[in-house]
Amino acid sequence: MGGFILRVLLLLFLPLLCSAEQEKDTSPIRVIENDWTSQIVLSRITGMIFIHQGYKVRYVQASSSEQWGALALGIDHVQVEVWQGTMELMFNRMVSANRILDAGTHSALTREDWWYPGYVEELCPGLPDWRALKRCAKVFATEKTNGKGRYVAGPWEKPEAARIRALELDFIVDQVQTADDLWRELAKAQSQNKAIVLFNWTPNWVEDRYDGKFIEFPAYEPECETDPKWGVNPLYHYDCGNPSGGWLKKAAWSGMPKKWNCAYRTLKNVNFDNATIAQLSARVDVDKLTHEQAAEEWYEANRTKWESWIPDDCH
Ligand code: TMO
Repeated sequence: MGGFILRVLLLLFLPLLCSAEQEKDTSPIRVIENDWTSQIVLSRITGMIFIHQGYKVRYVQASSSEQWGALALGIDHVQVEVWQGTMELMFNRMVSANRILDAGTHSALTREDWWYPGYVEELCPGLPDWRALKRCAKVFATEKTNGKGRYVAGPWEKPEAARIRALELDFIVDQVQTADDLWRELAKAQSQNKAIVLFNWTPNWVEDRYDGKFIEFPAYEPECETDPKWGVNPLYHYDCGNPSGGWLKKAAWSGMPKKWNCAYRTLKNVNFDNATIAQLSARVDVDKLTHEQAAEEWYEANRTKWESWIPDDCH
């Protein structure tokens, strides 16, 4: 009888004796892969750390516009590179509505905006000041643009047409399908010494291989996107550039701290700087490693660093 009671008590209290860590939920953590290089490599590294901790991981592709609903519903769970310049609006909206979690900020400072390779300054004097684009839109024209300048946009949603209108630029937006298309357009323009202005960002491999600059539009302030009266054009929003020195954040499903506590707390500590992100993207886009190989290489060489991201009671 006493033995029976003991066993019942043990069964009842055993779960309490185990730490959260030992009671790991091994349904897969779904890590979102977007469509630019560093984001995919950082996703793989983060996934490797989760796997090291004993979790299961699945990598899932979603665009940066699809990801919000998936994170809010717990269909997917982690996104490791949320960039201020392209995602601030949705991120802040979702966090303040308690639909997703802000899982912390990387130390990297970011910028995403119109960018040109250095030789373009000779073709359009006055750059990087945006007013130079007003004077030499024609220099950026191609056969397909009817004399207007061509801005080569990436596949991420940005109100570029609104900015062109607000700043009264004689430009059209030519949106490409993939990041690789941007780099092809850049290489082609350079080989022909033709003017090009395209979407680019930092940290990225481009800064290691090309000299070049971002266009200096009127400096970003939040009011530029909410108050038409702000800025050089009193009628329209978006008469400014994107933030420079912008943040880079991580996002998570709101159920993650409960379901995978140690993974969530580790995610909060995951932290990359500008140089590392630029190097990781160069290992893929320049040196042609796969995302997985670039992630593996960093993971093996930086064990002390990522182990320090795992909270003490999660080892
Ligand atoms: C979100 N991105 C870094 C491609 O601009």
